[in-house]
Amino acid sequence: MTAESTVKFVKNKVGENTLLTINHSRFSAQLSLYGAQLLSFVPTDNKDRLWLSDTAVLDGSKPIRGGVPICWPWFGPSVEKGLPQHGYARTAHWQITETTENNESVCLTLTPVDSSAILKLPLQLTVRITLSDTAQIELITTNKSNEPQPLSQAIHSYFYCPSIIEQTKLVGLENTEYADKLTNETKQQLGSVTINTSADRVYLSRTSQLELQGQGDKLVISGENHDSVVVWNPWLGAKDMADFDDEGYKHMLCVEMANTQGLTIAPEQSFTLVQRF
Ligand code: TA6
Repeated sequence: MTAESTVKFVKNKVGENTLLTINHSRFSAQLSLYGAQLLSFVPTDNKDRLWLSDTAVLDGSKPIRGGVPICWPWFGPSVEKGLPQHGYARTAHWQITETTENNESVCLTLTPVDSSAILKLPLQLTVRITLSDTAQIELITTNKSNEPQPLSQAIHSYFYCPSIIEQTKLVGLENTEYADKLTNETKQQLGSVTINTSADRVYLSRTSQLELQGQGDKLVISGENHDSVVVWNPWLGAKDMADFDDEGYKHMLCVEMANTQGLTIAPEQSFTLVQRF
């Protein structure tokens, strides 16, 4: 006889948003239905893998600063004027359409709520989050139109760095070319990525595995189907963002599996971007 899975789900309304807390024997997590955004993921070592700003706004009135925002169906500023940076997904309302749970894991499938404007787009997005000893996030895009559609996207994960950022390095992007968005230059990464000032970089890397290494702490970050890896830390720029606590930059680094290099989805085709940590 298999033991009943011991998963507890607790929902809390915060303004227009619903926060779902999940307690499982292998992890605890918090998910925001606004943005389909994982905010916290804590395995049995009791160390949150994700960083969430102390001044993040959780009520659904603006994108949540931290956890894993979803940038879709474009990454960065929109081509068309007046549209939101990083697309629609992170400011849409989502619903859990399927939950599977057992003693090893919980898998949540999320789709936009029925009234969402996203559903009128040629591209459709399903978010699948699988939590166990590790977390896996999948962005499953399907082209419902009969025309090829452009797609750029990112799993915009804010990772918590237990060691201070100056004593943390990201291993796995050595010798990779990157676009430095602060200087608009193309550069070559020499050695591991270290952060001692603001950094906003798009690495042209499809490497499947990276490691965020501090002083005695290490986080493996892997992914599939990305054509680039985005690395961001605002450094003192955090002070210019009301929802980014001023000192928060000292213990976070965004490491994002992304498609930023001109991906096109053929009619009726699907494409899945994956990140695990
Ligand atoms: O992922 C890096 C980036 O594109 C940066 O340029 C910075 O804008 C960051 O995203 C955060 O964007 P947001 O719209 O959440 O303030």
